[in-house]
Amino acid sequence: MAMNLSVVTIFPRMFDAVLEHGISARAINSGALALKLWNPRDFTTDRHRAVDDRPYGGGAGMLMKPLPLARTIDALKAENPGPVIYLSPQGEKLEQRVVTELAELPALVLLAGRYEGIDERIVESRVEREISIGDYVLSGGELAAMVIIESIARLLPGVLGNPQSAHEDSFSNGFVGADSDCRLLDYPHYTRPEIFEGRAVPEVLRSGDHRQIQRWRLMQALGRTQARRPELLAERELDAQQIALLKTYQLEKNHE
Ligand code: 9WO
Repeated sequence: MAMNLSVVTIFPRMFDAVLEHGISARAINSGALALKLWNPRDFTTDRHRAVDDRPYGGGAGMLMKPLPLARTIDALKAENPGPVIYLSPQGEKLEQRVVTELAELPALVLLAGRYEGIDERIVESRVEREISIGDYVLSGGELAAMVIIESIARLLPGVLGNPQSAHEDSFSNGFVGADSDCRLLDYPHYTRPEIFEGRAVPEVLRSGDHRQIQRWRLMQALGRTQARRPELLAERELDAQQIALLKTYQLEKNHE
């Protein structure tokens, strides 16, 4: 069954990007994902179709009025009973394990705010979960919603051709690689030509020795993770082989 995904936004055309391009477009065209946009402006009742108003207590900027949001969410509930997720810098941090969890749901509603945010009573009455895609401020939740849509779309069954391929960036020695839970960074990649601007492709990748290639990739993944995101390695138990690979990585690094 297709995942039923609804987005609440006053800028629905921003979503042309995910509707028309890449994996998310393919997921929609193949029927794996049903994406519907809901504009709170269509649920206003006043002459000016206002979706914003001034904050109680004063201060710069405007807020999204509660009534158009409540009417929008209550209307879409009839078609989409999924949990409502509000995209905001105050939410829990998005990680691959959260994406995996969301991709398993049959239905989901993403609420993209604008201005200085939404009236807190909407969060209290109609939001089940608040998610942040990182510690920075955007001017609305739309781009964050699109990040979630794309990260989910590539996990839906049938979207990457092979139902397993989204999880296949794993090493055959039982070691889970870059994608499936993002606990190890990816290794470096090379394509033709063999020499580009004087830089050669590492010899091992041209050797055809698949055991050695696998070993080299795991070593690179471990080494880069230790250098760039040491906290990811602290969370895992390294076995003797992995410790040896890290030593070799450091030795080779010092020889450069
Ligand atoms: C704007 C602002 C201006 C002055 C003082 C405080 C302020 N806070 C904000 C603000 O957080 N605006 C948000 C804009 C309101 C909710 C929608 N917007 C948003 C969502 N910006 N960034 C996100 C977001 C969402 C998910 N992950 C990272 C960022």
